[in-house]
Amino acid sequence: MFRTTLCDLLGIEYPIIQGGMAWVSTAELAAAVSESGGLGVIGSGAAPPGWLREQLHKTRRLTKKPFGVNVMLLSPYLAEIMAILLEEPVAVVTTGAGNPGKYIPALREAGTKVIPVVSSVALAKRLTRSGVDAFIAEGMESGGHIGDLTTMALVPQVVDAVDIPVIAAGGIYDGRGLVAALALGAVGVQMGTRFMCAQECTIPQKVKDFVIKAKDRDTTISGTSTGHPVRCLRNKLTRKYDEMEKSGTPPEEIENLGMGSLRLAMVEGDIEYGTVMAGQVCAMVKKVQPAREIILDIMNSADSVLSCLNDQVV
Ligand code: TUI
Repeated sequence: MFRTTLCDLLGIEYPIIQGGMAWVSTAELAAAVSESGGLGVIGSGAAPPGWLREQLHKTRRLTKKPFGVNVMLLSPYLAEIMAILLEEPVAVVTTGAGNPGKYIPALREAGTKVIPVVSSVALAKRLTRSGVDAFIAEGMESGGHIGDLTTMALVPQVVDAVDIPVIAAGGIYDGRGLVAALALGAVGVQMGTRFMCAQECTIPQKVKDFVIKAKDRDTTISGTSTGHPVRCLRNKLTRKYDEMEKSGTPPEEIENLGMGSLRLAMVEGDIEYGTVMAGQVCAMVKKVQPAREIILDIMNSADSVLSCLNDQVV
């Protein structure tokens, strides 16, 4: 099986990062992915600092391999989360939903590799000057908080704009997606939705079944008027969002509707009134599988795609 420069950069076997999804990517999932040769990432989201500390300790008990933490920059606990990551440094910090600029020097000083998620060329260019280790260029096929460019358009533009490694995310499910990402100039991929139905993922079975049942057009984008558009599976809550956006409800009121709704889905299992964030590839997720099997599936299919590519040109 092949390696890329991302494997050397992060000390992993396969060029696959598991997305650090809030309330979804817990210690169990992150450790299982890292143990299987990818990079497991804990999603700290808007969780309180004590939760992150517990997850860090649990992950360290489950694996000695490198793992990461995703920091959601809109978290109300951002300062405390950053303080924990300086006290107990991890191999990699990925960031999302904002500009991590001012936190970069301290994290790198602590020996942590910093990989911001970007959804535009402008932010990537601005952050290169802060000295980051790589970028994740995430297209709007992704679940959760998204920008407005597709992966196919965004990745090569970020690759051309910066001279550090770029990882592709959004709309990637298997070896076809991985090889396509490499063709766009990326050194690896980040996948979130693919890992939601990993056996080790602790979300309720009801949520996994909802993802498995989803078809190609079952995701929608909610909250555009609030400035924080989020891709999630259509349900009673997204229909309520649609009504409110159509009737011109003030963005603050719409924002309130989303408060706590991610936890409601991913921890309490409420798939009707919770926000079930998932990417467009949810339709390809067909069953629950151990993380190791998911990673080997991706790598095996990438190998066969690579060896057949030449034959597709007639
Ligand atoms: O962050 C994500 N996905 C997420 S975060 C999340 S939790 C949340 N809850 C409520 C509102 C918003 C989020 C669920 N899913 N992906 C990475 C990502 N980052 N996608 C887009 C961005 C992004 C957007 C704007 C990164 C930087 C940015 O910068 C703005 C600026 O300052 O230039």
